[in-house]
Amino acid sequence: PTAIHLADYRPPNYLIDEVHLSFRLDPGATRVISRIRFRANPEGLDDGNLILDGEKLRLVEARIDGSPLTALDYLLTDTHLTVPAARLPGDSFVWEAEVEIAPRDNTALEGLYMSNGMYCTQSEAEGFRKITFYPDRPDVMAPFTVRIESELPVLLSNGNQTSQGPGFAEWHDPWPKPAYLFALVAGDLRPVSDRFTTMDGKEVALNIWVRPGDEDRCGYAMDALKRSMTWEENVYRRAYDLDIFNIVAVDDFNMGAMENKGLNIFNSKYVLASPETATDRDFDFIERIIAHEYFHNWTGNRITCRDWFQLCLKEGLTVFRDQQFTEDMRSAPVKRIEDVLQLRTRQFREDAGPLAHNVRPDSYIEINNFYTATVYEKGAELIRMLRLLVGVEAYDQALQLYFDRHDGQACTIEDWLAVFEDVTARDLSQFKRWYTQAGTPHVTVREHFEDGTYRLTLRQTVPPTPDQPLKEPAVIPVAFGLLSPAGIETHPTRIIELVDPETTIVIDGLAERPVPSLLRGFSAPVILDHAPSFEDRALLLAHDTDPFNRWEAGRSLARETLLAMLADGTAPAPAFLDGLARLAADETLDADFRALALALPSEDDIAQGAVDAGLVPDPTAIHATRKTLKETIGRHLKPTLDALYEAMDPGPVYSPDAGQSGKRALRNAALGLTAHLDAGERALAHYEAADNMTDQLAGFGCLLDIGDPDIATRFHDQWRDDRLVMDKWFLLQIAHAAPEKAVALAETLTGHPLFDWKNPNRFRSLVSGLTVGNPAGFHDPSGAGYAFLADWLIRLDRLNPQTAARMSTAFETWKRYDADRQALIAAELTRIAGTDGLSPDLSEMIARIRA
Ligand code: DPP
Ligand code: ZN
Repeated sequence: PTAIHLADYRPPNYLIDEVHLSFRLDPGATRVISRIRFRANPEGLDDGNLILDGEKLRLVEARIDGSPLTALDYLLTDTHLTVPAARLPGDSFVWEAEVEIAPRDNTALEGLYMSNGMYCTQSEAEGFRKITFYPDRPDVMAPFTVRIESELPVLLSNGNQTSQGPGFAEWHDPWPKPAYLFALVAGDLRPVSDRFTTMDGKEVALNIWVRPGDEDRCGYAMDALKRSMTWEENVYRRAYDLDIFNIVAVDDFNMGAMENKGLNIFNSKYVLASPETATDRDFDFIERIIAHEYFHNWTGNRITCRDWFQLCLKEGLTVFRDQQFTEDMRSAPVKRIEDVLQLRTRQFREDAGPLAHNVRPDSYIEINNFYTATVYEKGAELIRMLRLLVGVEAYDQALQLYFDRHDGQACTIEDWLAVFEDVTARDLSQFKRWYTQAGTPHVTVREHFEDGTYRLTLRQTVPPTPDQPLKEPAVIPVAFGLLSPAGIETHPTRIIELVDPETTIVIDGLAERPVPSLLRGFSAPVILDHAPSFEDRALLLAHDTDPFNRWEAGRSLARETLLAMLADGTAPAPAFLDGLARLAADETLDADFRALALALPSEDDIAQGAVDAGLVPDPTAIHATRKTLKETIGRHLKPTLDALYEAMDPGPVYSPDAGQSGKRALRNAALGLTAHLDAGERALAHYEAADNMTDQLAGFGCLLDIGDPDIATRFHDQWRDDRLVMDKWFLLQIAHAAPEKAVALAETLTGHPLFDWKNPNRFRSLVSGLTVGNPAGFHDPSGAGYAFLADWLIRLDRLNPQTAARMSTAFETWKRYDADRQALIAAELTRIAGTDGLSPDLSEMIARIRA
């Protein structure tokens, strides 16, 4: 497989006026009959050839304008069917083809496949070419008419239903769309239905389709959908545009969910929830992903991407919009902290390693490998910065201009930036570097105070990344304020725009040396190289008006404490522990904020912190040190934590809302920090009294940590028939295992009758239980964890390359570690790379990781 480059983009030779598809469903031999009206594109190449993508299709027959084609009329390869211009009747013609496919044998879960007896599709990014011959590229948009023939009771596709009878249904989607938004579902499904009236007075039927028995777990998703629709109308003034909006829950799904026009398909874990089976975090994800896919209707579907290099155009913007939605639905500061935690954990990690790439990549081999934290999460940060730089009003105007100007088009990042330039008359060419340069910028801080004058010097650098040794300065908005040494804010938030490599701000007339609060709200996705004194950070932790920076100050104290413990066993400073105790008990703060402040950095964060401090991280020592600090905090804060445990009881009627889930989070944090002090007595009582999964899992985790011999079996016996809960059972046991036992446990569990490794959720639960959940176990000095992962990647790759490739990112940090571990990982990477018949997906990932 060869790389595809953005610079090589050419418009398609032919555009499409309309598409008719007819499916005769059969597990082993589905017939797909297509009828496509093509029209020459004036901007196409001179050669005029008709190039159709097609993979794993058996061509039964093809016609152009009714005349059957013979094998002499076209060129057929494993990936394309080309009809030379000479064989085409002119500038416009009708292509018809009948192909046969076998959804039953489709284990890659791209194209048309089967899951528990139902048919479903995944077309993004390039799955449609496994359904029929088609110009499978997002800049070819067309209205679709679809007929489905099957004895199954529910037959769904995009758009509005136009007719239905025994054994068939017909659908028409009037909105031109690229093939990646095509969807089809057929199965024995039950609807949970509701209605929504749009701001234009349009009545929309809402349905969530699930397997029989799951109907009572759709309420929250439906509620989240209606709130998303209302919110988008209020905030972006955009309404839904079809008579019907369908969501289907599928058990076997590679991603979280998919925004197919009018027919969203969801991984069932992001739809189905009841208090007994889903945690607060699950409810939060459902709300967020329902909103995300719904918001794609405008940012993605009505306005789509010209090519896959522009993926961030729809994903970054849609993630930003779903973040805004959650900020409005829940606590905005808490949401911001959670998003930044994710960004640092996943995106900074990616940006610092061999897989670093631009938010808009320049090239790829397999586009599925670029659905990354960089495209999504960093992509969203760029929109957030843009909004901060131009202001809320200009942002709103630019968005309206974007919707009006580009509705129905396939666009680029240039189009996106142009609406901002047109609205604000501001030149964004320097800002654009955020899209074209990989790597996380560092901002180094120098302070100087003399004679009442404070000088703050900020210097930006971007480290080299693969293929990009030199970087230009970007535009970095730094939100900052000043506090007096007494903790009073003397200078409220203002934004400094860094455009040069170095910028100095001078503030006169100060009575005392100020304490700066920098990068408030995490105003740019950068690493701040700044080492304020312990006292300054303690002051910010106690007094900053910016909640993000209050949390950040505490976080950096925790990180420093851990690094000092690791380096030479320095005990945690009493002032740090006291500060934490005061914060935990501070009733002026929200419970969920306090829960976040009590959470220690993850082992992976500490490892990255060690690297940033010039050390080689030792995962075993990090695990032990973090455990020690946790126990120290538990002992030191015991009276406070005990009081919180009693006070934070959210009451008898469960609700997943922010208020209650915050209380549960703080209460469970208190439990987690103290569980070892009474040999698990309270954790067991908590587990047994739990009437919801959040509390039950909190108790379960503590009991696993303590090594309760029966708890895994008890949990299993209670939940063995619930697939989503059993995913948690696999994951948590491995994540909470003692590091030296984690790989053996993971291996044992692969032999469990419920370990269906072909189901992506189950596979991910077990394998990432080790690679993400138990870093010290994964990095066991024996190398057993690496061998385990490599074995399973090789095995899964034959069936499901996309998920195998995704899971290989567990190796992306390998250069952080000592020579022995590096050698062990290198050997596994070599073994994978040398496997016969490796997919392009996994081989691209392994090649990039090794490079
Ligand atoms: N389904 C994925 C998402 O919504 C890809 N579009 O982000
Ligand atoms: Zn998306």
